[in-house]
Amino acid sequence: MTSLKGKWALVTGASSGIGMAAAQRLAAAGANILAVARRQERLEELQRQLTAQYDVTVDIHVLDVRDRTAVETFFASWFAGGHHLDILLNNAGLAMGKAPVQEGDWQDWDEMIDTNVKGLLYVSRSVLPHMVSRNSGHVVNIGSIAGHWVYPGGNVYNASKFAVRALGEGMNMDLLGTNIRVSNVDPGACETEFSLVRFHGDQEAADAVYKGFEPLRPEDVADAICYVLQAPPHVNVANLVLMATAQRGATLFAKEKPQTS
Ligand code: NDP
Ligand code: 8X3
Repeated sequence: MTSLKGKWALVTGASSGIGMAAAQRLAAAGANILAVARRQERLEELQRQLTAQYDVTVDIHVLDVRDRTAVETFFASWFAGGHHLDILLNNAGLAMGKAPVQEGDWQDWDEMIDTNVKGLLYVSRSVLPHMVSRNSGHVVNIGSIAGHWVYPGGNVYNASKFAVRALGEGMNMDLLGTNIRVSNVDPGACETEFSLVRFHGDQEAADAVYKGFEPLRPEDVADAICYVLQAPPHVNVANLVLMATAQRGATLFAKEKPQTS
C-alpha cells in the first residue's frame, strides 16, 4: 500500500461535492492539500476545517481552470517557490443543460468543453513536467459513466467525458517508462451540486434526479480515489467505474415508484 502521509495533493474543484470530499479523505490520510476552485469563501472554510481537524498543511487558491494564463502563472509561481505535487486530482467539471443538440446553447457547450477538457489539459500541462522531472506522481482524472455510455440530452457532456477517458489513456501511454501513474475514476449518479448546476439552479429538477433510489455519496467516490492512490507503486488502476447499487447503466435505475393515495 502507498502511504499518503506527507504527500502534496492538488485538488481542482475542491469547493463542493466530490472534490471537497476527496480533500477531506486525503487530509485524513495525512496528505497536504492544495485546493483550487472559483469560490473563495468555500475554499477558506475547507481550509479552516481541515487544519483544525488534521495535522496537515492546506493551501488554497482561487483559480478558474478555463483561464490558461491564470493556470500557467499560478503553477509557475507554485513550483518556483520550491513546492512540489505528488498527486493531481483533476476533478473540476460540470454539465450544463440537457437540451438536444438542435436546441443547444453554445454558452453551455463552451463551458463544458472549456472546463472538463481544456481546463483539465491546462492544469495537467502545468503540473506534469514537474512530476516527470522528479519521476514521481499520480494523476487521477474524474471522468464519468457519461464517458462510457451516451444518454439522451447528454451529447456535449458525454463528449467531454469521452474525451477525459481518452486523455487518461493517452496520458498513461505518454508516461510509459516513468513512475507516474494515471487513473481515471468514473462515477455514476452521485448526489452533489452537479445537477443543480446542470439545471441552472432549478432545485426541484436537481432533486428529481436523485429521488427514489440511493445515489452515490461524494464520500463513496472519495474512497475510490483513495483506493487507487493507495495501490502499491507497481499497480496502476487505469480505470475504475463505480455506480450506486440501484444504477446499472446511464439510464437504468431501480427507482421506487412514488406513493399514490
Ligand atoms: P459539484 O458541482 O458539487 O462540484 C464541481 C466542482 O468543480 C466545484 O468545486 C466547482 O467549484 C468546480 N469547478 C467548476 N467549474 C470550475 C472552473 N472553471 N474552475 C475551477 N473549478 C471549477 O459537482 P461534482 O462534485 O459532482 O463534480 C465533480 C466532478 O465529478 C466533475 O468533473 C463531474 O463531471 C464529475 N462527475 C460527477 C458525477 C455526479 O453524478 N455528481 C458523476 C460522474 C462524474 P467552483 O464553482 O467554486 O469553481
Ligand atoms: C455525471 C453522471 O449520468 O448524470 O457524470 O452524466 S451523469
